[in-house]
Amino acid sequence: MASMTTLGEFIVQQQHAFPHATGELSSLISAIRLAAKIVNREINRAGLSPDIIGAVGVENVQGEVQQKLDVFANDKFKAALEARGEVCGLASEEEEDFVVFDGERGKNASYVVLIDPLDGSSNIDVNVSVGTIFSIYRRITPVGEPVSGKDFLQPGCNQVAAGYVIYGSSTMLVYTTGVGVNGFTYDPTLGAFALSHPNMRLPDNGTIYSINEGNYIKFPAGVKQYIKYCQERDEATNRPYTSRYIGSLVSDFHRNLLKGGIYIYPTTESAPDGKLRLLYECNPIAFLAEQAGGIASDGRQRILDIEPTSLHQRVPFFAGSRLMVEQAQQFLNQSA
Ligand code: AHM
Ligand code: MG
Repeated sequence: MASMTTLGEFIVQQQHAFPHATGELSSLISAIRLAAKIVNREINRAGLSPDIIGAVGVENVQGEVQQKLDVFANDKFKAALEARGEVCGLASEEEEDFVVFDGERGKNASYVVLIDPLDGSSNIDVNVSVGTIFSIYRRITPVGEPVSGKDFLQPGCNQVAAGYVIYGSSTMLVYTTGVGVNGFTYDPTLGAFALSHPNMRLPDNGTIYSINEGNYIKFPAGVKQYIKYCQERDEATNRPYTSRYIGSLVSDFHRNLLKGGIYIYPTTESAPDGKLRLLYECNPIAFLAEQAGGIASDGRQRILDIEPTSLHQRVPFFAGSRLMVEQAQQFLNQSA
């Protein structure tokens, strides 16, 4: 049998590589791994139980219909992170305000987590891949004090770790601690994530563009021109490109990470700031993109340099292969 490195072993190896590492971050990532397994189990059974599929009947803070699994996933990640004691506060797409973990251990913990517990959850009822996206920062306020808004409103370049879980044809956990990106595939027979994609690299160029073209008439002129560019025939640049859009950020980004491509959610007339949330969708994906050799921007500036102003802030998002994102930005700038 080929040798296998589990996520647990990998975390320990990584920790040993940094002589002053305290193990807190390792423990935190283990908590995410545990919650991911629990959520994975529910998603796999989704079609079997009316308790799992469908809407709860209420809207979340974004005015979106909460799915039962959104709530379930939020509860599981929150409970796992609080129980481990390495996190002093959490902000989630499913909660209006950040949550303070003020138990004895939480109060003295160093990290805050921002999370979209189940992104693309409207896809669950139709058996399409969804994901969890997470972002981890060191707190700014002194240990022992209650966390405050400024601990969560840090620019993405301060992230110490970020990643996603994709619940797809197989379940994977992909994460970075700022030294490259590694992917682990879940083996349900062993109950373990195994290192399957070491040192993931985003190809510099690709032939896939991912954007909801149904919104075409509402896009800015530069985005429309870039889409036309993708569709034009040109052998030298392998165009026309292929259009692929699942409508699930994690899945669309994951495919493009492996194959090379660009993901775009621009501003539209009806969503003047875009749709995706900076803190728990764009920043973690941007950190992964950069760590894999790609780029992520809002069309004009680096996502990781944006100074956040509110927890659920939205930004336009362009992420993926370096040359493709640069090209899209050029179209935007020329039309400005
Ligand atoms: P959600 O956080 O409410 O699930 O919405 C985010 C999702 C992303 O996963 C996806 O890329 C995007 O919304 C799709 O939006 P649209 O249906 O407008 O194309
Ligand atoms: Mg989301």
